[in-house]
Amino acid sequence: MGSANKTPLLILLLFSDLFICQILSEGVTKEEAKHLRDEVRKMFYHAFGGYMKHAFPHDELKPLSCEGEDTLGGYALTLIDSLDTLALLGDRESFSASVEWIGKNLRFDINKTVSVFETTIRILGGLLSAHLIASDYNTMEKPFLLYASYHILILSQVAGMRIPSYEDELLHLAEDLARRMLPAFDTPTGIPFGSITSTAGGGTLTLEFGMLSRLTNDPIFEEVTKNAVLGLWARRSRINLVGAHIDVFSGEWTQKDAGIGTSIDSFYEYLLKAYILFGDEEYLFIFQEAYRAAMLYLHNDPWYVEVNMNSATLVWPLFNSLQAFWPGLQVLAGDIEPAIKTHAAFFSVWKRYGFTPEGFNLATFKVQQGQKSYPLRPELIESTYWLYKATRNPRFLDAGRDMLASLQYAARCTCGYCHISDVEFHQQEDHMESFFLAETVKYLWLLFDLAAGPDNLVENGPYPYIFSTEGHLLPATPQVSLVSEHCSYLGAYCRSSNLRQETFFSEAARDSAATNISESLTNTDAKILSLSDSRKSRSSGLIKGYCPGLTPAQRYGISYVASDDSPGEELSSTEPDTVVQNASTALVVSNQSSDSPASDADDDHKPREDQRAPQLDDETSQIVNVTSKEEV
Ligand code: DMJ
Repeated sequence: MGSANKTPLLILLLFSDLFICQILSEGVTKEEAKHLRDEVRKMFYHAFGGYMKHAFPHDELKPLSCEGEDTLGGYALTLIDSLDTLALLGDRESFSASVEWIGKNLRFDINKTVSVFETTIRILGGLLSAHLIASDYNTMEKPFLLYASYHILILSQVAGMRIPSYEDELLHLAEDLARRMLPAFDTPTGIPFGSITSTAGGGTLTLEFGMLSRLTNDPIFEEVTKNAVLGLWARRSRINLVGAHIDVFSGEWTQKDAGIGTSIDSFYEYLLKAYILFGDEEYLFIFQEAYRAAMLYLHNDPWYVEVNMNSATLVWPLFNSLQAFWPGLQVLAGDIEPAIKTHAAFFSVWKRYGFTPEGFNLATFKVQQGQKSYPLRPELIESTYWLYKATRNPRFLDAGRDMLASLQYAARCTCGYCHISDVEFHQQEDHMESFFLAETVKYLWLLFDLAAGPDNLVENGPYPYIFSTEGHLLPATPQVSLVSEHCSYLGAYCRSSNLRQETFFSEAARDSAATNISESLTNTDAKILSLSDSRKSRSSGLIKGYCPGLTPAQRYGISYVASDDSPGEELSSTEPDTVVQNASTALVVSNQSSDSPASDADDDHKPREDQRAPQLDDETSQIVNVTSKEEV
């Protein structure tokens, strides 16, 4: 391509850089942080109170008409999704009353068709998290002080939410719910059935089901969800990318666009978090390979694009709002520098419209047709919290203040907070997704509480908490996270005669990751654990599920299923670098049709015709130059 052809995109990228640089920091003081935290608290109660008054026990609130609607089986979804936010805010009364009501009234023996993914992350995750908080003997009902002889203060303990009368009701409900979902995993690939199964839908179950295995001493939950992850990873492309949708019976990809947002996002998230929570380094190994490929093929600094999973050719030059969780994940991985740049780019979109639209076209720098809404999503706020926690740079507080102001100004409505149907005109829509209370408000509150001088379970609790993709708090207690302890109660699953050695390696690798994670929170130069270190210490994992559709190598996730794709679409396995060349290559933009049917896939992962990004040109296939990182 001649240099003249590069000019338009180059100008766009320069423009985007200028655009980002114009965001000025005004500085949030500690006093102001306290006020902002209190404002977020009021925001929570406006929405939660509206739900309880007008919608409960329906799933979600219609905040304009002040009515309820059942969107996920009619299981009081918003109440369950809000439980650990209530606990975090220190609202003992509402937390106890809600746990009690759920224990007495919730039943799952009703015939309903529900999404395995949404039910897992919202209901199962909400129940488990609340169970762990309500039964936690390491946090006390009231903070207390211990004194040694000589009256020297030795310990003060964070206030928790243990409910003395609680008798594991939520755990029993969680187990019942998960058992009802187990048949969905009975597929030849081990990837759970869905009318359309997205990669995120099949790969975002391990934290909740794994936690349940540890709490019930029944390995089946962990086994089936790990199998699903291995089943997906076994079908990755030769360049370690995964597609967006898969046929769980044939194992063929039905949507081959690889990306970090829609349909794939939390697949990456749960690889790293499952490792951090459970210490199973097989997840770490897969995460490292997957992350490296994402940074090589999807990262178009500071943005991320969607490419064909086999050839790495560009298919969508699009920012989608689900991508905004990525900088937060990079903080956990210790890769902070690119996280800061990407956050600034994503936040520039928010500043331009007051919200992030579902889709923003990176070629035209305009809101994507058909993707103009902002359904109260948490992702950018989540990343802002993690980046503030890692860097303590006040610019992230300024960003949080701006996002709070947008929500208060444009989304607050009669009985709660409304979706914005068009970010350009700020039209309100009559919906309030339960994740607004589970995540959006939670991360905003955590951000300002951290700045105000934190007084909450997450920052001061007795163990680190891992956030599920729905923002639910899962404590990394020793019982949950030590491999050796898993073995002692998973009994039969510790089959290896070489257990001592495996355990030693796992813990060593995990310690190293823990160090890495804590360093990442203070050291902006921290880098992800090196692949070679992980390979040296890699064990075969402790829990291996039975997966009849796969060969042993595929079962363990170290091989992949050869694709039937035409040779033209495949990269040569021996020369992967000849195609991608550090993201500075001419990328093919093809009008390949997305061959996925549009129907009732998980909401966030549903392929919608009106949401498909237009191509850069009407030609069926054309070459577009994406300027090199150096040139930009
Ligand atoms: C939530 O349900 C979860 O964060 C999920 O991973 C993605 N979609 C919503 C929030 O946008």
